[in-house]
Amino acid sequence: MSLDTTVIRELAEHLETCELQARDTPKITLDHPGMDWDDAYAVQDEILRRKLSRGARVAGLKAGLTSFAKMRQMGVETPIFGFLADSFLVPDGGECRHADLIHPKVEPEIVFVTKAPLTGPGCTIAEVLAATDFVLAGIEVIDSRYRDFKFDLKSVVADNCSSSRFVVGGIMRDPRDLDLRTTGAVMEKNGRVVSLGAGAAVLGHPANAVAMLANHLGRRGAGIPAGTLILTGGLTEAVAVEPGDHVALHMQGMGCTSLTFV
Ligand code: OOG
Ligand code: MG
Repeated sequence: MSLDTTVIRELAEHLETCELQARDTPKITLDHPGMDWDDAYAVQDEILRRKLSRGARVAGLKAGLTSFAKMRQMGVETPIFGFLADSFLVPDGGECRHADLIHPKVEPEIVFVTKAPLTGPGCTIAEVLAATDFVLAGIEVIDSRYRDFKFDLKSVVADNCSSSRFVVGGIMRDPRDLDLRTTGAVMEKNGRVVSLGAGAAVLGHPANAVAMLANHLGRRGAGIPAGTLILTGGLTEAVAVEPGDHVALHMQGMGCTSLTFV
């Protein structure tokens, strides 16, 4: 850690206020160039603590920047991890208020729900598959609080990995019955295909994103509890949305989930 707790708290308050007021900000490492990984996750933890103290619940966890398409789009090369609060959840087929967000983008993701705890370090893809209750289709709405989505890894981790909204739906499937590497995803905006991908885009197999999350948490003395919903990361580049846009994701063998921006 290079930042003291007062600075961590101020940065968390600043970033969460930007989130709640839909205001953007320059990336925080401009003022804190010495910020390290522990500082970045400490700011994220403080944002979570603020939300929990106001009665929020953790609805799930997420991995981000797990596909080369996303890493290339954002100019970074390491996966990152964040949390999903219950207030981020949009019902399947529901509406998301665009004015509550800064510059939202949507991305297609494979969602895991666990039935047994996972702990790292040393968590493997086999353990993840054995501990998975089912997989689902999900659309994540990301909304970086940083101006023009321009950030470095530490800034984006502190900003809870641009987490903003998400929708899950379709058909719950046992991952034993699927080859998640070749599972195809077709995302449409207003009926036109805007992105195409397959599960292998995420670290060769999306279960690897869950294993990396368990190993990341293990290094911090935590784990993934049974019954946790996990977004494994965008299969393709994220796509900007405007008010009125309807976004639908068709995931092979898992049906469809959608939302509309109003
Ligand atoms: C960071 C969040 C990345 C994903 O699925 O890759 C993410 C960003 O691109 O703003 O959620
Ligand atoms: Mg994502």
